[in-house]
Amino acid sequence: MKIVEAKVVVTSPGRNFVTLKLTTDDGLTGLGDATLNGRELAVVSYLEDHVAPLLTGLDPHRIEDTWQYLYRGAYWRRGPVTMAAVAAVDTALWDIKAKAAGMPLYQLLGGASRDRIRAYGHANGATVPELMDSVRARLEEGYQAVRIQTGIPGLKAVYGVHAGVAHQQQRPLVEDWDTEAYLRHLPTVFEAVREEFGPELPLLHDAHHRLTPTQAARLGRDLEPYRPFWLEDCTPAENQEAFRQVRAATTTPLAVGEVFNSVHDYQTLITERLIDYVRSAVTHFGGITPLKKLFDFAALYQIRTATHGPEDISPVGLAAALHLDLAVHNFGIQEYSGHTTLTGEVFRHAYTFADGHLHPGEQPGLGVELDEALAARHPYEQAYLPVNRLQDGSLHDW
Ligand code: CS2
Ligand code: MG
Repeated sequence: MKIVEAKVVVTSPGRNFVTLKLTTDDGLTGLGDATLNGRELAVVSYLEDHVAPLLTGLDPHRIEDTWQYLYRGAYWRRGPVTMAAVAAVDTALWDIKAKAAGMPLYQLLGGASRDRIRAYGHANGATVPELMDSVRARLEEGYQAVRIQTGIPGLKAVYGVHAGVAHQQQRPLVEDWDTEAYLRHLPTVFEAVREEFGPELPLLHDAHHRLTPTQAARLGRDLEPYRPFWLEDCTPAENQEAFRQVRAATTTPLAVGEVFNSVHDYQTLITERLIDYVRSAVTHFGGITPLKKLFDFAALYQIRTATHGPEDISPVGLAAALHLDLAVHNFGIQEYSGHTTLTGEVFRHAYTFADGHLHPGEQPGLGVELDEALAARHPYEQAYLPVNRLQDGSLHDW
């Protein structure tokens, strides 16, 4: 079997997605998600100009070797653009291999370790009453775990209260931020939600890289009475050692990794057990091949998986995550904010969401088909993620 075509499909059914489609000489096709929110066209060029010419003629069954060829052969290693491109190739090859075997992909990853995949949804509100309504809406949709994000008195916008996806515009939206106001406000939000919904509902929160380790340690401790399921991205993790201070200060579980693209980004965090959940998505971590290795490495330290799954991970990337979620032993929870109806029409998929749980389905391969004609009717639109500025105008992590 040989790859005869490598095609990049860019579409924007409500937000931009980049998809790689590989076709073999016996007509099998495979899909891979290469969406890098706000920098999509960089990955398109990496794939079209540098990778696609190398793929034609390759044996699609040589997944590990192709991954090593694209990772080591580029010389310039790691990084979000490179690893999103490599991820798309890797995922498409797994899709092809599972289709050739006539099996859903999870069967090639060790088979099912569970019957269904617990999901968490996003509950957002500019005010606490609005947040309560959003939590109720997620519970009515069947979610059994929710991430809670709210506006902060005095601030115009806060992470998560906006769509959180790249906005279709020519320049990044500028949002405002005040860490002290946030640190004062968030414990009162958790208290109100616990008061309203009780002690059992798993509540997650994403600090979105905005705190110093000292502030993160303080927040982790202040939230302990409300028993959060986790505090995510509590402080920028380029300096992995910074988490030692947070870990020493609080028993609040910590989740990190959606912006990581290599196991080396995690090495200290995992080997010193400074975190409880790894958050990387197939799309940003170089594919199914390296993510399965990361999950198995994390399992040695009793760290669980919690794959990143917002709307800017396409249904192709989400499906790949679900096959891994079903198979690995140390599954934790799957983020699932869903997609627009139109996105579901462009990317017809076998995965299902019911009663707060997901399942990848039993179709051979990933279980996703791309409607290229419909995709072509929704071309790329310039879009950026917002940026954050403090009250004095200095640039802060968004
Ligand atoms: C967020 C993401 O879902 C999350 O945990 O951190 O929605 C993130 O803001 C986006 O993926 C950025 O593109
Ligand atoms: Mg996050």
